[in-house]
Amino acid sequence: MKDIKIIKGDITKMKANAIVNAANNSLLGGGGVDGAIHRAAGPRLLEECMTLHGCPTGEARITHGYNLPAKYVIHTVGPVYAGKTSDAHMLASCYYNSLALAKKVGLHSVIFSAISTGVYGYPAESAAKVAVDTIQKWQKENSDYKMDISLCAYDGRMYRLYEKMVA
Ligand code: AR6
Repeated sequence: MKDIKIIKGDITKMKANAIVNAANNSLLGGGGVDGAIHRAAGPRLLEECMTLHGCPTGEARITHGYNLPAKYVIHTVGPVYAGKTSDAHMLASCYYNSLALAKKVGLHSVIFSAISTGVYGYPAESAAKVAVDTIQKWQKENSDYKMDISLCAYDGRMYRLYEKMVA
């Protein structure tokens, strides 16, 4: 089994082929990690996002990273948590489709933000489990492809949850 790295801090400072943004359906920016990524990347990110005409929940789109240390930004749209079984499927799709897109364009390192766990209200522990399970499934199915996958926790609680899940 390949490993999953857990890192703590501000994803906008992190260097990788791509960081994964927790965006909304418009892809035109917002608060939380999305706002931080747009601020750090600069206005050309919004210009490119405008050409994409949004993104359905569970899917992923890619742009350049502009002023970010990361070369690309993968934008995925998590579910707004409503306590339904479809929430977990949608969240899993975010992780799976982001990795599929990263592979399709030939990337080899990706750092995920904790999709849906802020404004969208997904309980952190369940979200961490979906993240780890889905990444491990993808890794098994793509064992011939080198991809460094990291989960970025913004706070200590999320960091400890991720650590527990990958143990
Ligand atoms: N680096 C890493 N993680 C961060 C950062 C950062 N700089 N800032 C926040 N987080 P959220 P969502 C963590 O609310 O729940 C936006 O307005 C944060 O602690 O950013 O998917 C979008 O436009 C949390 O664990 O995303 C959408 O409208 C995680 O990032 C909506 O919020 C996700 O929290 C999406 O909501």
